[in-house]
Amino acid sequence: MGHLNGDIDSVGSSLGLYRFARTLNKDAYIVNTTKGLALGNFIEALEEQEEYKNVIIDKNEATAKITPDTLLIITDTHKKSYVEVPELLEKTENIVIIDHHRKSADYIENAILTFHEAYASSASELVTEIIEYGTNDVLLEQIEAEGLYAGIMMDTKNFTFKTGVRTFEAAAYLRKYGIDIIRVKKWFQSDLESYNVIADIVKKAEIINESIGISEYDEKDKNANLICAKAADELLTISNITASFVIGNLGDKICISGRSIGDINVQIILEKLRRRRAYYTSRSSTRRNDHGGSKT
Ligand SMILES: [Mn+2]
Repeated sequence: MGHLNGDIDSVGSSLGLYRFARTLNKDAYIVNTTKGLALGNFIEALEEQEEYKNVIIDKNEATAKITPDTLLIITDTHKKSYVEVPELLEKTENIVIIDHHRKSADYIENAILTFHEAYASSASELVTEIIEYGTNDVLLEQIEAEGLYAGIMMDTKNFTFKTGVRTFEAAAYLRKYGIDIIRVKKWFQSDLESYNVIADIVKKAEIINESIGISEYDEKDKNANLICAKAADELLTISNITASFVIGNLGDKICISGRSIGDINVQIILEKLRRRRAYYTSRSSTRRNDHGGSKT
């Protein structure tokens, strides 16, 4: 199980873990209910293949299947409030966490195993290492290797950010499966409509201190976090801009995405903002949705 508003890293890494479990002859499922913007093309490609048709399950199926003996692996997050289906955390004590985000106070305390490496680029990089260096010989299917590769690509913005020696080692290992890089690239394409929305957000950006781009997406949209994240990425492609913030309206709450390619640590700024927001909204909101990107 990955995080709320799953992305190619959470589902790609889950897919690698699915193969790992299948190699050990265990039944395995991936809990994911997101099919939106960032994930639709990938899930579609996956479900074209017979094997994966019943592998991706939603909250109801997962709740029906889980028992106290189930091993629940959380990937790409370690926060209690941010996993796809928090209720599952109560159903088993066998919880494993694989994550690459800076540790937060809201972490899952009772995990029996935690593989938490904030220097790794992505959960997909960590899962690739588990597969490559584990004692069991795991043989990935091509689309599984592609899912992991896509996860690394997404979190590193095409191998630009947060990459280390281990990132490229993992990528090299995955390339040996003969992955189709053009197909992976196509999973990231967005439709014309969302492209235009993003272009509009970029168009009305204000530049502060000649280096920080700030804009807003004022339409009510349950996918606002994904749109804002893409717009914030896009702002960084403009010369002299080293940090960007885009604020959006999810309907019942607001989201903000921050990105940086310079000295400004947007993660620290966003964490401060979120703490204030959590304080102000704590009475009305039972579950904090803090997606919206806080990568530096
Ligand atoms: Mn990730």
